[in-house]
Amino acid sequence: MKRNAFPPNFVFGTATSSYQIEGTQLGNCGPNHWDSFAASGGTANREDGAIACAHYNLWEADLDLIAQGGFDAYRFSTAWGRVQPEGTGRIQESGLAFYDTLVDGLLEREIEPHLTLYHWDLPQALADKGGWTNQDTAKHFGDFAGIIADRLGDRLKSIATINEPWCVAWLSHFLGRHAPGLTDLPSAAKAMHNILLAHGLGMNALRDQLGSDHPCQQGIVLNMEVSVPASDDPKDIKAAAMQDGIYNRWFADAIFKGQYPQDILAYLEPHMPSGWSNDMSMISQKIDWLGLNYYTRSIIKDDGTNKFPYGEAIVPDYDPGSADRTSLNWKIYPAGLSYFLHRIHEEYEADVPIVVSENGMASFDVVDDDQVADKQRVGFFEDHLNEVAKAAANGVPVQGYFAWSLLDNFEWAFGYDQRFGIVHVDFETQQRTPKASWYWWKSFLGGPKTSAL
Ligand code: IFM
Repeated sequence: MKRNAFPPNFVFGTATSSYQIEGTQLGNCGPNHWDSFAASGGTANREDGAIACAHYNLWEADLDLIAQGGFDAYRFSTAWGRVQPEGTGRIQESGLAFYDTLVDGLLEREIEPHLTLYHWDLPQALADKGGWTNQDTAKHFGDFAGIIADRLGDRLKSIATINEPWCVAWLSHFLGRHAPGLTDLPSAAKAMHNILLAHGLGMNALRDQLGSDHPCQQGIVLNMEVSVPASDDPKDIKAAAMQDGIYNRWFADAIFKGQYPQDILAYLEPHMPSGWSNDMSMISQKIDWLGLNYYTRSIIKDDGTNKFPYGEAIVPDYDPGSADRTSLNWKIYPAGLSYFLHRIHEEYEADVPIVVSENGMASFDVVDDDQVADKQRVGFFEDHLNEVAKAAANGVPVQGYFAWSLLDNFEWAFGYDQRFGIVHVDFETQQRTPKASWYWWKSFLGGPKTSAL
């Protein structure tokens, strides 16, 4: 795999998010709903992001690791509660100043800054008022988007409004696995719409602040997962189609077609906010780019309830003991990445530039003699990059790829056991140890760009 297999201006980066690395106890960060979800037992060992990778203090060394690895770009997110501790009104200068300095630090190292406004750390004050089930949260998010664009927009390469709306809405309000841990359809249905409304209001705020021909590209990041029926049984086929609808089509249809898929809407509409259809033109306004986060596929089986969503029962999609799965038991399925790149390009909007904004795998990595031999991760990156290169060669306008993640970090409900980093983090000492995959990237990218390093 060589860099020249990709188009000339193709951007390679690595990514993180605020709650997973910064440490909410460091600096003045307002409380958010992941703190309370963890405290109530929603995460492994009640672990939370209080310290995480202490990136708030160690950010300079972390940016050096990105630059020394030769990456062109870095994708990070803003903790809403650092900037607006109550989620509305009062702006905390120290929070804005942190991101301001971070962006300048990236530019000094010749790394493009790509910012995500919301990567799940909802201020507790908004969570207390219903969080994403309350439309006001979407309105407040629009204000937050304007604040960030005003302060940082002049130096950013791109802004994404929301990271992975499926996780924000369905995983968190129907499946109950992420904060706030709800498991009811009425809440989920509201969140499924309100998070897209937040995207639309966020886009409005960004356009108002920056204009539509601003060099900072404005869009959203969707995660997509291949949904395969467990058998030829029509019930399994229906369950898999439902899963595809909830996970993939709901968000892409809304953004690119201005409508929700009928097969899913039929079940969600009775619970959705009144007047929801009036929001669709705002939700489907033109975006400059789409981020695609891709990890795995699932085999879906009818769950026997004869009730929406009919299946979520996931048949373990691997042979026990086989090498094609991660420590989270996620099937490693590189073909799914080119499948979605083509699907977005061919079924949705042919011209929209696509960036693979996250792709990576978890493994139980250990440091041995100052080295981490994460060979499986190297193969993972090679195989997925190969799929991206093929899609680009076949005319899909894919313009970038971001490895998830720069650092081992707080993996949400799984706490700190599941390591996604290309750099190992010892969470006791905060020692960083670049893994074999980091060295692989360095060699693939040709090493640091700036002689200052
Ligand atoms: O760690 C997460 C990230 O926050 C969002 N996308 C998926 C990653 C791995 O689960």
